[in-house]
Amino acid sequence: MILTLPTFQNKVDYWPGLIATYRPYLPVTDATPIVTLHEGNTPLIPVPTIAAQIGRQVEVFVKYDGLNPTGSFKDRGMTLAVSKAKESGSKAVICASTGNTSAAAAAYARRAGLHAFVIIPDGYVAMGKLAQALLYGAEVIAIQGNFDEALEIVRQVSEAYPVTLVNSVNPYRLEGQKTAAFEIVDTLGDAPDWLCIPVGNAGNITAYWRGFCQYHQHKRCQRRPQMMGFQAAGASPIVSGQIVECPETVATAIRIGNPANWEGAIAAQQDSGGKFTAVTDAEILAAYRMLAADEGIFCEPASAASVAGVLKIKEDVPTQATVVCVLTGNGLKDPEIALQQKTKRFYQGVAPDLDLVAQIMGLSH
Ligand code: AN7
Repeated sequence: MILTLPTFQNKVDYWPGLIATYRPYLPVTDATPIVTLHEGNTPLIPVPTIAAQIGRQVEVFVKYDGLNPTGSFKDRGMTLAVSKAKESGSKAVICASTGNTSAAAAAYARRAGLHAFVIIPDGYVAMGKLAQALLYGAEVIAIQGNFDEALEIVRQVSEAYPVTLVNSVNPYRLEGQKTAAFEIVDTLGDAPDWLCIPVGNAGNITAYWRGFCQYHQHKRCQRRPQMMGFQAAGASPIVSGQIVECPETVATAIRIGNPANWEGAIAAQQDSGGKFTAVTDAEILAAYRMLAADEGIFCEPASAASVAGVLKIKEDVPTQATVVCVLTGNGLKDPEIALQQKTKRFYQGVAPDLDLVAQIMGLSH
């Protein structure tokens, strides 16, 4: 029998990255050097056990943006911010970060041949994110202060020196990030009823809303979702309406007390008829474990805030609604938190003995 193996000499259709895919909606020209790691095109995954907890024929999906090249949604913003920085002749970028922005900034800047400087709160960045920033080749400055203080410093540096700021106060960041809303509509055929999203510096909720509005204007969707934002209870300035001086949460990615895009987040919530809600660390971690053990989806704690949130206010979900929860980052970013979750299923120091192993497996006679 002769097997015909596929050859790859012909052009294979592949995903060219966000900017190439959504070019008409983005501020790029022929003069823009496109810096891409082929980010985007992340899966929208049904999560039936979570939907079953809500009931009433509600459909729930997660937008698993942890599958981007550096493991978080920040790649969407960074492909555009770094492309525009390079276009403008910039030689270096800087950001403050709870971790994911620093990883993405470092990767895209180095790919573009630019220097990357990142300022992080010392001791409050998950191990995977720090490892990434260092290995990508960023200069990492860990300050004795929180994210809000780091952001203040990088704003000052970028005003005083020729270094491009790539936090979400850079307008290109949100332009790139809005493409996640496009992808959701392209997959579902319309916008969902609810878009549930973790909120830290509030850039992403602002970007998603812009994406849905733009697609709606261009008649790519019939409706726009209600924007449901979720903050960690110990870092919930938008819920309380007050700056939090000393934010604290296990979800270090959203350990932010004075969000830079506060106004954008409020506008998204008000214009969409949405809501902001705080979720406790216990609720976040319960959703985090549930996503992994019941759905096979490993996200980082901050991301699980979107699922913790929809479960917390499940009575408010309209019957037969379509709900999308954004999972902003990959679980591998923060292995320490994963290992701290006491599961009863870890048997250490076991002798290499058949009977003993079978007994632990519950198979002994
Ligand atoms: C996994 O990396 O702010 O509300 O410096 O990493 O747009 O800030 C990260 C934020 C949610 C919140 N989920 O998004 C940073 C940083 C994850 C995150 C957020 C972040 P925004």
